[in-house]
Formats: sequence, C-alpha cells, structure tokens
Amino acid sequence: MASESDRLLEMYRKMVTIRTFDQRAVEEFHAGNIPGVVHAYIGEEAVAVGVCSALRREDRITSTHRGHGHTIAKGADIRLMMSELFGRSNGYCHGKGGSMHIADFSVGMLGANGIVGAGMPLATGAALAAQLEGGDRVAVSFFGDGASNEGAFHGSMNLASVWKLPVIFVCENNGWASGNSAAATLSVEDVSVRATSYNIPGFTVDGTDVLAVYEAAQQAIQRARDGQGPTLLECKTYRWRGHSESRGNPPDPRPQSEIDLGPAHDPIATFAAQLTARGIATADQFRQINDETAAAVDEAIVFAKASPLPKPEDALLHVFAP
Ligand SMILES: Cc1ncc(C[n+]2csc(CCOP(=O)(O)OP(=O)(O)O)c2C)c(N)n1
Repeated sequence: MASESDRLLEMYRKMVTIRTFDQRAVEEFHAGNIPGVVHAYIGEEAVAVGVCSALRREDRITSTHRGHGHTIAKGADIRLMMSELFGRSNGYCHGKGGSMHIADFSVGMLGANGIVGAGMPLATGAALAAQLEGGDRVAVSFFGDGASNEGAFHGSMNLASVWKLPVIFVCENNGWASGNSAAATLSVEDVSVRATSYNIPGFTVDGTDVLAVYEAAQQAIQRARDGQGPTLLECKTYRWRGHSESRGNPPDPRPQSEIDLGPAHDPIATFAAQLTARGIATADQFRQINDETAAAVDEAIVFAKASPLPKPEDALLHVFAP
C-alpha cells in the first residue's frame, strides 16, 4: 500500500498534470492546431483531485464542458485525451468528439458533456445502478454554479434524496457562468444551502485547498457508501482563463481585480506550501515532478500530432450504438 507521502505527492502530480495539460492545450488551440473549443480547468485543479483521490477506480463520475481535470484526476490516459482534442482517430472518441466528449468507462469516467447540467441525471442514474448492483460503489457529478440553476440539478437532487442514492453532487462555484456572474444570477450566496430543500447535507469548502476538498469528499463518500444517501458539496474556486478558448469570443466581462484573485489563490502553490511545511517534499522533488509532468504532456502532444485524422469514409463509424 502507498505511504501517506506517496499518496499526497501523487495528488500533487495529478494537479500539475491537469495544469500543464490545459496550459499546453490552450497554446495549441491558439496556434490553430486544435479544432472546436477548449474550456480550461486551470485554477480549479484542487476540486477534481481532492474529490477523485477519495474515490476508487470502480466509482463513477460525470463531468462537464470543462472536463479535462476530472478526466485526468479519475485516471484517464493523457495521450488519448490529447489525441481527441486534436481530432485524431487514436483519441478516446476516434477524433469525433473533441474536448467536450471524452469518456473512459474503464476508469469510471462516464463522460464530459456539452449540455450544462446534463451530467447530474446521468450520475444519479449511475448511483441507482450502483444501488441495484449491491456493493458500495458511489457516483459523483461535477457541475458549475450556473448548472445549479438548471432543472436537472433540482430533479436529480430530489430523486437522489428520496431514493437515498449513493451520489455526491460537487458544485464547482467559480463565480461565473460564461459571461454571467453568480452574484447576478444565483438566488443564494452559497449553492450548498440548496441542499436543505432536498433534506440532504450541504457543505461549502475552500475549493483551492485540495486537502479541505479531500476531507469533505471523504465524509460525503463514506455517507453514500453506508447507504445514507446523497450530499451536496460546494467548492468555491476561481477560473483563471476566460470562459472558453473559442475563437471570436466576446471579451472577458470580469474586472481585472477579480481575474487576479485566481493566481492569488493558486491551489498548486497552496498545496506545495502545505507539503513543504509538513516535511513531505523538498523544492527539488517538486521540480522533478513538474519536469516529468511537462515531459509527459509534451509526449502526449507528439503522440497526438503523429496520429492519423479520421478517414472521411469512416464518418458514420462509432456514431450509433450497435
Ligand atoms: C443547457 C445548456 N444551456 C446553455 C449552454 C451554454 N453554456 C455553455 S457553458 C455555460 C456556462 C456554464 O456555467 P457553469 O455551470 O457555472 O460552469 P463553468 O463554465 O463556470 O465551469 C453555458 C451557459 C449549454 N451548453 N447548455
């Protein structure tokens, strides 16, 4: 079994992998090498890694349009992810899905999703499946503050509560839904208070502190495994980039002072400081992990670029279920 230090350093490595993957994806997108759209997860790494580190491989998650972080945290292969972003036939969806349609059932990642809020009923269904299967698997749904205003959020939470389903609803509250601020569009300050309406526990944690997220997730997961039903866990976080990297977007409406809050609450720097204070790692060890991660992401890009594009005659292949 891995030691406590190994486990924490693995969490650090995952966070750096997500950061580096998305920084490089943003660069490649603006160089014109990635078609479609990319929603960067930069700044939100502690949420995906805090929650997924408390899960087992066989637990299931559903993700969002901003899904690279969840997918990496759950253990997907970054080479196949990068190939999918580049639209190559070696990608997770044979290059036909792109950034917002990556799934890897082998690690319990049921899919990113271009439809805001659509992952919540899917995770609720996965939790129902887990309940029917017996055992103690759980499901997690990641979604944004904007999605918590959707009907899918309320329907899923209600049913999950009534049937005591083993699902954890993880709201990544980055304060914005595309160009709309949470302040202008949410009826509440903390999304977690909405749990009261569904008679389930709701918590708000600092989503830039991976250990705080991990501990809260662990409690919610244990509750679900014990058959006590769902939890709503809100993680307050910051989105460093604009809503998406798509070309021709309107300018970011956020004031610069607000954009600056992200790097001022850098979850990776925070975690590195915590690990250093606990004597778990030195600057050299962090540097080594950062270098190894950069090399792995570079290699994923080389792999993607060397992979073939899908053939026109295969356009209808893998599109319909057999
Ligand atoms: C059902 C639906 N409505 C609207 C959109 C357009 N849209 C894409 S992302 C987004 C904002 C989502 O905000 P949030 O849920 O807070 O997630 P974040 O982007 O902040 O991670 C919107 C409105 C969509 N894709 N699907």
